[in-house]
Amino acid sequence: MTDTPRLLFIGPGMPAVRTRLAKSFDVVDLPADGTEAFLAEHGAGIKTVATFRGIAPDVMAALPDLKVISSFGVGYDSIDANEAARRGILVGHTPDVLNDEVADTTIMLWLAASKKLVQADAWARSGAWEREGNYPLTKSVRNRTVGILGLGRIGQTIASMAEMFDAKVIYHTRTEKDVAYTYYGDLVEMARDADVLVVITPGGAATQHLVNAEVLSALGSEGILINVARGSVVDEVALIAALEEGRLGGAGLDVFESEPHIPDALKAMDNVVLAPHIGSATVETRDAMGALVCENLEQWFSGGTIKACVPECQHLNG
Ligand code: A2R
Repeated sequence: MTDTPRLLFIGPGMPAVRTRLAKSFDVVDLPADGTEAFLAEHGAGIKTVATFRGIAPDVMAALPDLKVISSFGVGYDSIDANEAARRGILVGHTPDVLNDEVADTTIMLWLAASKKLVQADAWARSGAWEREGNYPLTKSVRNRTVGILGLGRIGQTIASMAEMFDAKVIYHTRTEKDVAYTYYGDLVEMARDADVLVVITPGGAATQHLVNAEVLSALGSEGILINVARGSVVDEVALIAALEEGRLGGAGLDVFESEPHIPDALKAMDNVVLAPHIGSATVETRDAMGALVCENLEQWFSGGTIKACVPECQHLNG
């Protein structure tokens, strides 16, 4: 296997992806224990990485010959892309193929939170319907103002789906987009005008706690927060306080600050719908994401460029 580039597989990941990569690469797995000793012995010579959980700075530093990292998922906040770019390393990710799936999950969380599906399900199962009668009325999701924080690939897909519910879509990003929706340069102002606030920015330092106590209070006692981005974008302590004090109406959460840990306070609230980071988690979409992880590496193998490169490294991509 001397002419075959060595590939470090950082899992746990999809077996089908590992099998496909093994056709073009000499695949070695990053061990869960003894990583340092493993990298000291095998780090030199590894040119490619496929990862399902980012790459720690010490692992990247221990790979002096690294040329390309192919990461599963569109978000890459667990990879130091600026450091990769500085070292001339390409970073690939899996954008676009998950837009519809994450948007579907977003709408599901919004509808479930607003129409209280989880509580209604419990009501039906417990026999309360027979004992106490009809479930209390909820508020319609029609004709709401939906504020989208982060109007990128996924955010725009969510916006079009929200329009199917007769929503007025408004948005906040750092730069105004060429779209028909109303732009807000100020997130608090947008939250004040929104009935529903959907968070779909990247994670990382630049968006840390962008949704803070002020934003949540502005969204208000009837407002609903939906977070399908990263747990880090929302100040979870402030979120719990706002929900407990009735300053925020409800939430649909797919992501949390310390996954897989979910604070007990959130678990105890009946105005919150919780999901275990399932935004893109269907067989079909995960297959498409896995295929793109492979395509990025296979394209690099045959021509030195990758198919879906993160912006920080785009200047290196051919
Ligand atoms: O700010 P802009 O003009 O670069 O717009 C981007 C926006 N965004 C932000 N908005 C407000 N404050 C920020 N600090 C900030 N940083 C970024 O988020 C853009 O409209 C959007 C990101 O869009 P895309 O790069 O197309 O990402 P995509 O594919 O929609 O995925 C979003 C995230 C992933 O990074 C994962 O964390 C999650 O969805 O699955």
